[in-house]
Amino acid sequence: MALLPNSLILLLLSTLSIIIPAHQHQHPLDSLTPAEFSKVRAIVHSSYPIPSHATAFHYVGLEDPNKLTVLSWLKDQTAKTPPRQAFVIARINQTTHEITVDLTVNKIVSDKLYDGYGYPLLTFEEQIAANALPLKYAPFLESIRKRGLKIEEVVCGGFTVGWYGEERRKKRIVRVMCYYLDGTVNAYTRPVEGVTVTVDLEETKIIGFKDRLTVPIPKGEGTDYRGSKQSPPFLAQLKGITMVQPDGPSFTIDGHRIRWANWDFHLSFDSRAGPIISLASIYDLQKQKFRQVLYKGFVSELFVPYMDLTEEWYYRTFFDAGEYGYGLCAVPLEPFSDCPENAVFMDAYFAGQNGMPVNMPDVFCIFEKHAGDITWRHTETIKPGEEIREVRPEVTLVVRMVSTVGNYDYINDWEFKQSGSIKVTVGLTGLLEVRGTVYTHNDQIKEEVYGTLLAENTVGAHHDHFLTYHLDLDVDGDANSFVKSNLQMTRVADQMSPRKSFWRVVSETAKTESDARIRLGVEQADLLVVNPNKRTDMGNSIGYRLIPGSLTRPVLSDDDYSQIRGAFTNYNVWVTPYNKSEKWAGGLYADQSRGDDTLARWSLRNRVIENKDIVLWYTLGFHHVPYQEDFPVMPTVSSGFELRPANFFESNPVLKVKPPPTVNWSNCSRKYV
Ligand SMILES: *[C@@H]1O[C@H](CO)[C@@H](O)[C@H](O)[C@H]1NC(C)=O
Ligand SMILES: *[C@@H]1O[C@H](CO)[C@@H](O)[C@H](O)[C@H]1NC(C)=O
Ligand SMILES: *[C@@H]1O[C@H](CO)[C@@H](O)[C@H](O)[C@H]1NC(C)=O
Ligand SMILES: *[C@@H]1O[C@H](CO)[C@@H](O)[C@H](O)[C@H]1NC(C)=O
Ligand SMILES: [Cu+2]
Repeated sequence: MALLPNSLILLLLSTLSIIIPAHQHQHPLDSLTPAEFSKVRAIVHSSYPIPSHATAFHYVGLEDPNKLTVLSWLKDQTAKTPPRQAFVIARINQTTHEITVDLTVNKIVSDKLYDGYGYPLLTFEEQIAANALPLKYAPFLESIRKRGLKIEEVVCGGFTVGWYGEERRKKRIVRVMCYYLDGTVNAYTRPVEGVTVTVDLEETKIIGFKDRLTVPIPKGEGTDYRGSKQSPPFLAQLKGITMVQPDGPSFTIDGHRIRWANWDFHLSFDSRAGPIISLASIYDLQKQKFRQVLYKGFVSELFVPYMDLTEEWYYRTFFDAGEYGYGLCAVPLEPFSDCPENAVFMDAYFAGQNGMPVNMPDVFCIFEKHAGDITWRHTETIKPGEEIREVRPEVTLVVRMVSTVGNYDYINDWEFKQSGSIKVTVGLTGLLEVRGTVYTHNDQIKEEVYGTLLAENTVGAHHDHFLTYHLDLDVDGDANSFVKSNLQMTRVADQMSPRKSFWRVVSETAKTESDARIRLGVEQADLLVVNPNKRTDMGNSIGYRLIPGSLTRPVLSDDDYSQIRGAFTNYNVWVTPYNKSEKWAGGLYADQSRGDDTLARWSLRNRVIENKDIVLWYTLGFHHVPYQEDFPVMPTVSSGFELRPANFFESNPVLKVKPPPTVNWSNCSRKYV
């Protein structure tokens, strides 16, 4: 939401033609290559020979190959490679087309008009064009002059508008809000409050303007977050610290396939989802083979509703993946800070509005993490006079991407552990969206201000962040079931027992989708995806467990328009049968959507999910009440979840993990205080 970095604008303006040889061994799940993006563009243009600027590419990505074909290819790579296809959402002559391009036979194999509610992802180019409009618009210039501001210090950003029961709009529009720099780079802290510019994205023109009220522009002083702009006093600087891996990393990257320790998985990039982890399997030492865990995992939607009802704010209920592109908003990672010294970096590509490939340098980093944690340990003193101590340091593998959606930075980690766990974390940092206000002290406030007074004339607005993950687990095969192991308080019937109660585990296998909708925090239960067709030697169902790290739920009414669109957050957990077209929890067309294509709607069919190929959806959330420490830049706040083996192995696989050898480094010796 939606100031764009200059570096990106430069990048877009200098649309270089990038010629990179196609991969020697292309994996069927590899993201489209630059050459493939160019090919898709050429093929679409050959069918629509209108001025090329009339065809705007809003999404271009790999069309998911048929899952069964991928799985059989995986078993036998001499078998037929799945056909390579691209899925395109383009606006042609102001209508939405869904186009599938086959890259093997070089032609369009499907082209459908979409005329339902909702619009595709916004492109960077149209946002940049929209943001520039107010600066040349006379009524806006007058508003700036009236406030005594310098127009050259004004910057603007576009916001998607949602849906609030209006008649259907035939237009794709954004509201453009403007900010004042003048001595700071932290534009978001200095809103030119009260002025709303409505822009028709298709025509690139202003179709609405309102200057409703004048409140003071919050002062710039104290808002700059750049190190170079800070003045003494400073806290004492820490001593140098680093991560040393003298023998290099223990992982290998072959194209986009990553192998580390007992893990093997594929990493791809999608402009809407960001990182996609596929085909994650883990080597079982006892069975002497790799076993499937996760067919595909990614962020399906990110819903950010604000709670401010003022005219300039009420509509701010964003879908960061479906409207802005969680992948599109990814930013280059900074070596040594965003990722440790031992990280390796990977580029990605997306299609610009004109369909040309655009390089995103250093978008992923991959590194082994050794943060001083313990994988397992025990000290035993039960035998008098003898102490046994066994400790293993924790070393994990992390794949990281940061998406900066306007003011917010989301740090996404997929972390693989030798224990078989996949730990997923998201960290939120960056800048708050604040509203300008007349107030300078909390005691003056006698009305609802929908937020916290963070600084003079500055209210940090209440809001939420909900991330919905699509987790297509295939635990030891694709026929799986969802099991809720409820901990049930049980009264003791036996009068002889000194205990009155205990809890026992009562497992329920979900038969249909309605059995698997769960609001966390009320029930006490373990949540498992099991393979009901396979059991351990002990006779337990082979499974993986979801350990939720967040129990957060919406605090809005179900009939609130934003909650109708965001209904997929009504439960923390949903399970659906695998369906290739059910990828985007907020709907394929999220911008101005009406909630008719969400996970909540699909789930109403109440399909059978027992012993089927199923998808687990988990929503984690943050209710964000701003505090003064979030200003002018927020320290990272994190949440996440873990997928952890549950009767998947016969016993603890980490027992057979050898700790890495000690690294002899001159400054590294045992110290005492
Ligand atoms: C686009 O619209 C124009 C004007 O309405 C029309 O002449 C043209 O045939 C249309 N092109 C396509 C590809 O639909
Ligand atoms: C897959 O999901 C879509 C959208 O919910 C639906 O229209 C379609 O019928 C489903 N396909 C199958 C085979 O169930
Ligand atoms: C590291 O130091 C230890 C103790 O001084 C020594 O036993 C070991 O051989 C050294 N390892 C290497 C690789 O130099
Ligand atoms: C670290 O090692 C270097 C090189 O051996 C040495 O010059 C330096 O004094 C050491 N620093 C500390 C804090 O021990
Ligand atoms: Cu927040």
